[in-house]
Amino acid sequence: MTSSRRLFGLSLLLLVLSVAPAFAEVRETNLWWTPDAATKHAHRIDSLLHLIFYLTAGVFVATQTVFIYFLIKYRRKRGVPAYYSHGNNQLEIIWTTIPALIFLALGIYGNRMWFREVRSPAPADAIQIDIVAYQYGWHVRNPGLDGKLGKFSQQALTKDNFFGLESNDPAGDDDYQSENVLTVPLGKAVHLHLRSMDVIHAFYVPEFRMYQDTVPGRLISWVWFEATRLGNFELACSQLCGAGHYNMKAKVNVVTLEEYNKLVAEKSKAALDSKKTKAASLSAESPTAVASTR
Ligand SMILES: [Cu+2]
Repeated sequence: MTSSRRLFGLSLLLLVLSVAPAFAEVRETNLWWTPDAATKHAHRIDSLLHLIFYLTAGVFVATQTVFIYFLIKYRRKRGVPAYYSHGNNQLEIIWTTIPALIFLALGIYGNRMWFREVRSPAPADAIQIDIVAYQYGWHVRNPGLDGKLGKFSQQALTKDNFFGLESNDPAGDDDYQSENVLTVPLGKAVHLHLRSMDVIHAFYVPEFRMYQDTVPGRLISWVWFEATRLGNFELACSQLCGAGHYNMKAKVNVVTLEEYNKLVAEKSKAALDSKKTKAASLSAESPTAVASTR
C-alpha cells in the first residue's frame, strides 16, 4: 500500500470515529439488547419481542443442527455411490403446516397486542400534552393547573401561531410551552396530541417502544403512555425530514408526581403573570386594542 493511500485511509477512519458518534445520546443500559423499557406498553411489547426472538432462535438452532448432522452423515465417501431420493410428501406437509400455524398464531397474537397496547383509548384522567414537530425541533404545550389545554385548530396553525391557538379560550391562559423538552410524571397516563408544521416527522422514544409519524394537516390523538421508570430519555425524530434531521431531538424527563406538580404550578403561574403584564401594557398603550383581542 502506498503511503498516500494509507494516509487517506487513516484520515477517513479518524473522521468517521470523531464525527459519527458526536450527536448520539450516550446509552448506559442494556448495550447488547433493546434499551431498558420505561413504560407499561413497553414491557408488554417486549414480552412479544422475546417470544418471537426465542422461538426463531430455537428453530434456527434445531434446523441448523439437523442440517449439519446430515451434511456430515452423507458426506462424500470413497466407493459409496450417490443415491437419489424424491423426498417424502407426508414430511413436506408436516413441515409446511407447522410453521404456517405458528406464523398465523403470532400474527393474531401480535395484532391483538397492537390494538390493546397501542390503539386502546387513553384514560380519561390522562395529562393532555400538545406536540408540534417542525424542521428541526419540537414545540411542546403543557396544560397549566386547570389540567386543560386551550382550544386549537388546524386552520389557525401558522408560523407565528404554531399551535394554532384560539386566543379567546380562557383554558389556555395558564398553559405553558417548552422547546425540545417534554417533562412527564411517573406512574400517570400522558396523552399526546401530535402534529407537524411542515413535513412528516416521527415521534420516537426507544425506551417507550413508541413510534408514531406526525403528518402535516393531521391531528394524531391516539398516542398515550404511562412511564414506569424515572430518568432522562431522548426523543429523536425518526423520519428523514431534511438536512437538519440528524439533530432533531428533544429531552424526555420522567420525574416524580410531586416534582411534576411543582413544575406545573411554577410554570402556569409564570404564564398567567406574563399574560397579565402583556394585557396591562397593551391597555396602557391603547384601550381599544385590548377590547379587540377579547
Ligand atoms: Cu424530523
